[in-house]
Amino acid sequence: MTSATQPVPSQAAPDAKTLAAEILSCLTYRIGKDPTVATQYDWLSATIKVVRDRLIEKWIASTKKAYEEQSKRVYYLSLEFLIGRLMRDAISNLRLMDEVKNALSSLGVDFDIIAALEPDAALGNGGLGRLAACFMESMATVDIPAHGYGIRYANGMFRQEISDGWQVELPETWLDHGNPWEFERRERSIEIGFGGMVEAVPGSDGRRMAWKPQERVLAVAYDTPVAGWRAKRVNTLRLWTAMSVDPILLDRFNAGDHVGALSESTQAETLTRVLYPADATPAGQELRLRQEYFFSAASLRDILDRHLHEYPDLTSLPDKAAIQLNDTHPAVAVLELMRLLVDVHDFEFDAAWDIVRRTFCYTNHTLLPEALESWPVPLFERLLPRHMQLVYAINAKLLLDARRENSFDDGQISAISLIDENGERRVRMGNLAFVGSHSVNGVSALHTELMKKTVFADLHRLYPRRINNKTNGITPRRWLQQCDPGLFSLVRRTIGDSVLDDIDALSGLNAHADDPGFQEAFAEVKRANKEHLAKLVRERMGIDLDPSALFDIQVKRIHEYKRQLLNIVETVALYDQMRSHPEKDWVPRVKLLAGKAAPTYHNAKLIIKLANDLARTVNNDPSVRGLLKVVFVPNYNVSLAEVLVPAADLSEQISTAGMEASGTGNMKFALNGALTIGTLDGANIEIREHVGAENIVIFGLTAEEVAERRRNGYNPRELIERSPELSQALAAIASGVFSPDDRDRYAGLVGGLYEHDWFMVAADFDSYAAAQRDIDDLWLRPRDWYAKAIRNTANMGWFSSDRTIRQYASEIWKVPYSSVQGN
Ligand code: 26Q
Repeated sequence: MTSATQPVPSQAAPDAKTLAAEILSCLTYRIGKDPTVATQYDWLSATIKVVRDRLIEKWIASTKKAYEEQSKRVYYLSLEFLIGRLMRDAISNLRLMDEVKNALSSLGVDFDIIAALEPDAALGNGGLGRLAACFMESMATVDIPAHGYGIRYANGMFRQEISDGWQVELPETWLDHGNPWEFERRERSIEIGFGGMVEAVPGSDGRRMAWKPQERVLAVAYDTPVAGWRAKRVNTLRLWTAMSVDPILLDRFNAGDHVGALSESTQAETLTRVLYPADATPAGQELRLRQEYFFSAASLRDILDRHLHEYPDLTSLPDKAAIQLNDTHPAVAVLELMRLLVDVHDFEFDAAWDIVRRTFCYTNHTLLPEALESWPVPLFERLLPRHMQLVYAINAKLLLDARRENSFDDGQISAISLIDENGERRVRMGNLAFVGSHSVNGVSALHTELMKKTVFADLHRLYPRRINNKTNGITPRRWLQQCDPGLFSLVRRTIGDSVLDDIDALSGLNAHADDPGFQEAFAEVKRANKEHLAKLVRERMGIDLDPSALFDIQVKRIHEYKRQLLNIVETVALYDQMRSHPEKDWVPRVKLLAGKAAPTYHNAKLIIKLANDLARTVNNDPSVRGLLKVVFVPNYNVSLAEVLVPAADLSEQISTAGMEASGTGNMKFALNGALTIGTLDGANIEIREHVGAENIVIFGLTAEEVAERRRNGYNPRELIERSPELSQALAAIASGVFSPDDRDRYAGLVGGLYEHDWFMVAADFDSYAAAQRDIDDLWLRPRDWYAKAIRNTANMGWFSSDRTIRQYASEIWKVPYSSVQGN
C-alpha cells in the first residue's frame, strides 16, 4: 500500500547567511536581546525558534492535506514520551545541519555548546516511552497523518545523583528556561470532571446517564511539531497541562482569603506536576488514575471534535480514526468513548460498543504479573462513577457471551472478567483494553506467543484472531545517523547515499565485513566514539578509561529481571580470577553500567550501591593493573545513551528468558556495531535471526526451560554450591568485602539468591561466565571481532521503527503509508 505522494510546497533551502540573519532577527525581536548581552540559552532559543519556523509551513501543509483528502488519522495515546533533545533531530531531518552550524559560527556561537544546553525532555521512564518517541518520528517519516497525545509533566523523570554510591532522586525542571518548541493552545481547553454523581436521563429507559462531576479541571493543549525524515511530513505531539477552571476564586479572594483563593488552582496543577517514576510496578495511587483519566478524556474530546468538524456523526469514527493505546495506561479511554457515545451522542449500547472496538487497538508491553494495572473498585467508583457502571455493563455482556456461546467454565470466566475477585475487588485494565480493542499486539515474536499462553490465554481462546505481533523498532535517524556521525559517514562512503532513504541498504556492508581496510576504518570510528565516552567519564567522574579496552555496557532501568546483578556478580568473579592468576593474559575490560531505579524499589537501589561499591574497590586495587574498570554512570537518559551506544563493543541483554517483552536498547547497540551477549529473550531472538547466530553470543536457559524449572521446583542453593566461581563471588559480596563500612549490607540480597532466586541468576551464571570468556577469546582476534561487529550493523536495518510502523499501518490501522523514507 503506497499513498499517492503529492509534492509538498516547500520553502527554498536557506543558506547559512539567510539563517544567520533569521537567528539574529529572532534574538532581537522575539527574545528581545542584543547579541552583546545574549546568553547561550538565548542563542539556543533563537536557533530552535528559527528551526521551528522552518517546520511550520510543512506542518500546516501536512494538516491541510489530511483534512482535504479525508485521510484516516492515527492517534497514539501514551502516558509517556521519552523524547530527549529535539534540535539536532529537527535540523538533521530538515537537512540543514551544515547551514545552521555555519550560520551560528558566523555569529560567534558554537553549535555543540548550545546543543548541549537543550534540556533532555524525559517525559517517560524507559523503553515504552522511548518507543512512543521513535514511533512519532517514524509515523511522520512514512507519511501517516498521526497525532501523539500525552501529558506535559512539569517534572519528568527525576535526575539521578549518586551520593556515597547510593541513588538520590532530584526533581528535573526541564521547563526552567521555557520550551521554545511548543505552542500553547489556550483556545483548546477542555473541561474534565471527577467524582460526583450519576443520574438517569428521564425518558431514556435508564440507558442514558447524566454524570454530574463534583470536581472540574481544565486540560490545556501544548503542541510540538514532529518532523519526519527530510521533513516531508510534520505531525503533532499534543501534551495536556492541567489548570484550574477558575484560577482565582474571586469571591474568596475578595473576602480576604488570599491563600484559599489559590488552593484550588494549586490542586488542579498538581495533576500534571510529576511523572510516576515506576517502570514496572504500578503505584496504584489515586493521582495516577486521575492522570490517566484526565489525559484520556481530553484526548478523546479532541479526537471527537475533530471528527465532528469534518463528518456528520460518529458512526464513521472507526473508518477515520485509529486510536492506539500504549499499554493499559490510557485504557480508561475505552470507557470514556462508551460514555460519550451512549450518554452524549445517544447511541444504543451495542452500537456504541461496536464503534469502540473498531476504533481502539492496544499494545501490551509486559507480562510481569505485578505490572498489570488494576484499580480498587471503590476508588474507581468514587472518581469515575459512570465509568464504573459501564465496566459492569460491558462485563455482563462479555461474561454472558463467554458462558452461552463458548461454554466457558467458572475458572475461565473469572480469568476474563473485568473485575478481579481474588481478594479486594479490582478493575483489570488489561482485560478492559483487550475486550475494547480489535487488535492486541505484543512487541516481539516471543512476547506475543507468551501473551497467548499466559496473561491472555482465556481471552485469546474467546477472540483467537485478536492477538498479533509487531516487533519493536528504533528510528535509525536518531540512533545511527545523528548519534554516530562517524559511522554513518563511513557507511555512506562505502555503500553510497541510498542508505539515507533506505536503511535496508545497510546490508551492502556485508560485502565489506572481511575487508581489512574497511575493518580498520570501522575500528577507528569505534575507537573515536570510545574516546568521546572516556572524556565524558573523566570530566563527570574523574575516572580514566583506556579506549583500547573492551567496552562492555549494560544500560537500562534497574530491575531484578534485567539482571544487572548477574553482570555484577560475574564481574566480581572476574576480579577474583584476575587477582589469583596475574600470570594470565587478561583482556582489558571496562564494565559500564547506568540506569535509574524506581525510588521505592529497595533491591534495585541496593544493586546500584553494589555496583558503586565494587567500582570503588576494583578501580583502586593496584593488583588489577588497570585491566578491569567498573563505572556506574549517573543519570542515564536519552542524551547519555547517545554517547554510550556508539561507544560499546559489547552490549549486555541478559534478562531472565521470558521476562523482557522486547528490549529496544539491544537494537540500538547492535545497529552501532556492538556484539550482543544475551539470553533468548524478547527481540534478542529476532536479532539473532537477522544478524546470524555466529555474530551474537547467546547463553542461558530458554523461556520454556525457565517456566519448566519454576513448575518443577528450582533449587538455587544446590546450583550455587556446585559452582565454585559463583559461590566464591557471592561469599565475597555477602561477607562485606565490598562494603567494609557495613558488612551486612548485601546479606539480604545474596540471601535472596540462595533462598528463591526468582530471576534465576544462579541457573544462568556458569553459562554466562563461559560466554564472557568466549568474548575475551574473540577480542584477541580483532579481524574476527570486527567482521562480526560489521555484520551486526549490516543486518539491523529491519529493526527500523519505520518497518514497525508500516506493519501497524497495514495490518492494524489500515492506513496508507509511504514505502520510501524520503523523496
Ligand atoms: C503503571 C502504573 C502506574 C505507574 C507506572 C506504571 C508504568 C509505567 C511505565 C508501568 C510500566 C511502564 C513501562 C514499561 C516499559 O517500559 N516496558 C518496556 O517496553 C518496551 C517497549 O515495548 C520493551 O522493549 C521492554 O521490553 C519493556 O520492558
